[in-house]
Amino acid sequence: MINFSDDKVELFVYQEAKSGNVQSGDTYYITKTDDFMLCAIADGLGNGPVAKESADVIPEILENYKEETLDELLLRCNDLMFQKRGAAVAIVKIDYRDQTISYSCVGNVKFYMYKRATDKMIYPLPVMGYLSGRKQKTNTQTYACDKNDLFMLHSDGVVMRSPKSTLKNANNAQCLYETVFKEIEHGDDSTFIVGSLL
Ligand SMILES: [Mn+2]
Repeated sequence: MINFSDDKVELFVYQEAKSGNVQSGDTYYITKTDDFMLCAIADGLGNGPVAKESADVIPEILENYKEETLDELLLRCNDLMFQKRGAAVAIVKIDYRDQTISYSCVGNVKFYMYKRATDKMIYPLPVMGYLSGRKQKTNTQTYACDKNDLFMLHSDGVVMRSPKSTLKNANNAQCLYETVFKEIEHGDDSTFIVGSLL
């Protein structure tokens, strides 16, 4: 468990490399300012170093252009995929002033949010495909984010049997982490980030 929590958000990350590989083909990145938290998972195509090369553009772009919109960030990542294998990339932003959470994704990196007050689950769909350096559509989706709403972002190495009951039954992000860690099968490149606004 890697803990990125502070006084505004609870945030935990898990990452595992495919059996036999030293490095995961997934990359995650988290950056924060006084106004927002930005986190991302990139799942590089292929595995090992080739996959990692594509996924590793994400930290560089997020660190250097964090004030830009999620779609601008994804398009910058897309431009850097030219002559690489490509990657599925999802970026999530929590804006503390607006109390909103936004998700923009191309490819299979899933996002869920559980709104405790209304017992509602939000599952926005990603744009299909992957970032490849070719012309790319994007679609940012934004939702109200209240304190203690739980969110989860995960690469396709994490298989969730019943996301709603898993999120609903977790009292906080740390509980959610522990449940997901116990539920998932291990042995593939897998990354998940769980969190909530405090
Ligand atoms: Mn994968």
